Amino acid sequence: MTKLQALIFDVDGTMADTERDGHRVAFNRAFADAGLDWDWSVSLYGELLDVAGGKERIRFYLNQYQPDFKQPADLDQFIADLHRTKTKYYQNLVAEGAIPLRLGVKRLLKEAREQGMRLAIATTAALPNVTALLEHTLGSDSPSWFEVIAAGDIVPAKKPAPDVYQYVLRVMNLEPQDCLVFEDSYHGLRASSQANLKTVVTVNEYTQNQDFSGARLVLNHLGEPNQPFSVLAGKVENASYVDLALAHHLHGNF
Ligand code: XBP
Ligand code: MG
Repeated sequence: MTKLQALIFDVDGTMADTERDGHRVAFNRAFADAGLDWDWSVSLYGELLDVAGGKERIRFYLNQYQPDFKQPADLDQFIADLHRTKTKYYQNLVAEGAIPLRLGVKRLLKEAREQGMRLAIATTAALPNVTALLEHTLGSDSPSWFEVIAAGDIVPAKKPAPDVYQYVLRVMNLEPQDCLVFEDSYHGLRASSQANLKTVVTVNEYTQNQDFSGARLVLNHLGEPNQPFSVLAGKVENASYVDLALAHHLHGNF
């Protein structure tokens, strides 16, 4: 049996609850700036999350929800401009501390670093948004903790396609069986599973009712020594929070 060598993290929804109070708010501010009366409510945004990637999400919304909108000649540029403004607003929100890490994330990363576990990120979100979140929650050097931060347009096919995970494996020169992934969504789990990676899912408000069959373990969060997780699917023996011992157990016990 191979030894667990690397942990690969999704960001949005997994490391932090970025969507409702971060990305969604930033999209709305960018729309207002552009003089658009579009408003992505909490529930509408839940539907729009079906489309991964900020630019892709704006395009989908335009086509599906604003059929009468007179599209500019250069639609790609229009969307790119909106998305750039959105990124600025998102970074402001992160800098204000509006988006804390989820329970257990900092502790697990700290332990992984102490034990020499290799780390990577595989996300659909744009790179500047990821580094801003890391820097403001974990410190200015934290992006360097991750051997690879595979983000945004680094691969053309975003999650649920497996490409971003395959990219990470290629760059790190690892096989799927060397790794354990942390995800929060059906799309994320499909991406990691199609890359043959074992996955722990920590659900959130937007993803709690999704189908996670195929996940190694489904939890409400990673937990802390004084705040145990709830197990929604899978087996953990006596553990009450995710640490490296449990990660090794989940990886080996197949
Ligand atoms: C994350 C996303 C992203 C963010 C917005 O998915 O879907 O689109 O909502 O990101 P995952 P950008 O967690 O599965 O990677 O606006 O930065 O593209
Ligand atoms: Mg996610």
